[in-house]
Amino acid sequence: MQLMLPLLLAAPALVAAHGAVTSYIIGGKTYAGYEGFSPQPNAQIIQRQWPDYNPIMTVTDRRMTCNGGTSAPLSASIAAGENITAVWKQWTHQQGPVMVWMYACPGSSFQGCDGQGKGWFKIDQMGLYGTSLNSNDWGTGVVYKTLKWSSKIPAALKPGKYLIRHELLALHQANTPQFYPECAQLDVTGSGSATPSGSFLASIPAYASQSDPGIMVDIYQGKATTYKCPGPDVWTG
Ligand SMILES: *[C@@H]1O[C@H](CO)[C@@H](O)[C@H](O)[C@H]1NC(C)=O
Ligand SMILES: [Cu+2]
Repeated sequence: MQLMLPLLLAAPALVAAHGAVTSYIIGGKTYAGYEGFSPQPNAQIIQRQWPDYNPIMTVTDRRMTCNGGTSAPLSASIAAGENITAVWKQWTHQQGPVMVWMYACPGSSFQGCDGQGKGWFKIDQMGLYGTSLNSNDWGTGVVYKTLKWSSKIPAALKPGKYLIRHELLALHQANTPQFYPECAQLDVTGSGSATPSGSFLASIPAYASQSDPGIMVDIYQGKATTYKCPGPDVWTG
């Protein structure tokens, strides 16, 4: 037992080192999300309850879809063209992109909406906005400073039931990507009729290969000054 003690003491530090979306703001209204590590059977939230926010290390991991979260009892209504702001209680890493994805639920309920198949598209992303990979000039650096990320639902998007997935890809360890994705359930309203197709769509897990230069990166090697986010281009409608 004595040998176990240092491990137990180290555990809270590991928990504190990461982060996840914990609430959402739409039109001035805050929607509680999940706070992590103790899924509640009847939590009245719009977010799919993730079991923990330890990093996912491979883009093909099954948990990439919604960090292991499968359903939530509630959804939030949002008009196409309106912004949704994701809020993190804490976030620690400053290198790597923010990518915001959506997925049209094929049926009329969220229950059977499992995020499988080639149905995910990006509505927003920010990779490196400066010229040094080894800087804090990244989307996740903005989340570090503000603990928020605001994205516009494309104004032309067809109304319906959608998952929204906020993904932070932390690149602070050379060639050791860490993915932090969470999903919430949205009822998109409006009079749009557009849906993305073709190269805008991807499957999650595995929206890119693990060796994609946007995923397998050494930000400290000092050569590259540009960065391309992995996965499809952003669809703006
Ligand atoms: C809405 O989201 C877009 C990004 O999609 C952002 O550029 C803009 O600043 C946001 N607007 C507000 C009011 O937060
Ligand atoms: Cu972390």
